[in-house]
Amino acid sequence: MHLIPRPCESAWGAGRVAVAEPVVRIDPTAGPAGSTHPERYTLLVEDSGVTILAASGVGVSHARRTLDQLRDADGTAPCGVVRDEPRYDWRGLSLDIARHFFGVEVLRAVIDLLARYKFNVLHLHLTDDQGWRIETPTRPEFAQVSGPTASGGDVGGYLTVADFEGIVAYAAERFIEVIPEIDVPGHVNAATHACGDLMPDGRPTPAYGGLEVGFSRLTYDLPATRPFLRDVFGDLAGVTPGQFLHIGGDEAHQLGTDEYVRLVEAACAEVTEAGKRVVCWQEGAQAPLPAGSVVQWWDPRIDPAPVLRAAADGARVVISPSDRIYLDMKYTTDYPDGQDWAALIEVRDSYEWEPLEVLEGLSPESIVGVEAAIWTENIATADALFAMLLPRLTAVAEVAWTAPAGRDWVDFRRRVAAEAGHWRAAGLAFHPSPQIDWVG
Ligand code: TNX
Repeated sequence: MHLIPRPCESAWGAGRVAVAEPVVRIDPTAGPAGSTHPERYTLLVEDSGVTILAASGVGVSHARRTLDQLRDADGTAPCGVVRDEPRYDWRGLSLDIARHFFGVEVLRAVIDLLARYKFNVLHLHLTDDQGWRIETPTRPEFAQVSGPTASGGDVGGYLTVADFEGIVAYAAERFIEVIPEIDVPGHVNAATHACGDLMPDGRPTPAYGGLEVGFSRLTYDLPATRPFLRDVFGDLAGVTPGQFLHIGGDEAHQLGTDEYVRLVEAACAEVTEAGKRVVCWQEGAQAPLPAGSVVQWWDPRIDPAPVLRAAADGARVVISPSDRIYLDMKYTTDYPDGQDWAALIEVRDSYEWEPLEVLEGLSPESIVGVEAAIWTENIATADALFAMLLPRLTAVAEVAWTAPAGRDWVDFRRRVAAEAGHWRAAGLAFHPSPQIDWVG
């Protein structure tokens, strides 16, 4: 279920009932007829009370979320039934805490939102040119030296192992997997700033607070490079219970293809050695990827041939079209925060698109899911961050949950309007898009 029940899947009575604690039953017949999806559920709202049927705990959680969205401020919900299952198994948000640092409190609020809209992946972009945001116990210098730096010369910070583990646990309680990213072999100025051995001249690079991308790089033939990859991906694996590590791989504009491919292969080898599966941005598909890898497609301007080849070889693909669901894109030209290189993106643009249509030649079975992204070069505060996420995050949720036949902009905008009360109560900033008739 997305925001509230789809009319086609639901049979609504006229009445409303006061919502009491639901009766919960684990029942394999839950969900749409014939569904075997592990996340399937049925929610019954009747005069006699509320009943949840689900195949497992995650389905129970989804049903409770749907009930939360159905329930009005007066505590009543409409009588009816919802039988639902997600369209995609990977419903994610990539959050850049490297350009600007957002700590535990903001991350928990983001996770609460992801849970409310039944996402199941939080991808944390932990390192970039501007900062290094994770304690790596075997190499403490990275967070010590490049933790304090950030975009615009702002104050940085980093997650200790305990912080990170706390976030992972908080997310897991809400059926969300954290996928941490250390971005290599480009976007590495925070690393080269902390460790001159990663540079051919042995000299640490200056801290960087600007907006440029693609200027930094690792060097394959330096003795420090492989140990760096081994140590940081090994440390990351050690604190990550989930099966995936993200190796980045985007925008390594200073590297020739051969060296780029060798570096991506080396990063993949270290991730595999550490017992994890690889996720990489689409450029990484130029390298041979280990079995079970996931490629994140983001840029329609880049030749898609390597992604299509990787998919034909068995890689799964996460769809993150920058012109639809890059939530750091401005809503309008005069919007104060964010960027506009991919598009101006209003909530309807994030809603009315179809994952099967964005990458021609990709077979539907290759698509594992949909992931929005929010980059924070010029998103400096929690309010700016949430106003970028809301309301567009709800549109992403519905695209990830619901096939086109079940999507309806008019119905969606009515349901989004009703969410504003929750955001206000939670103290979350949102963009009052003129496309929605906000209530209250
Ligand atoms: C592209 S998307 C990037 C990021 C920038 C973002 C700004 C991707 C894989 N790389 O490094 O922050 O554009 O919108």
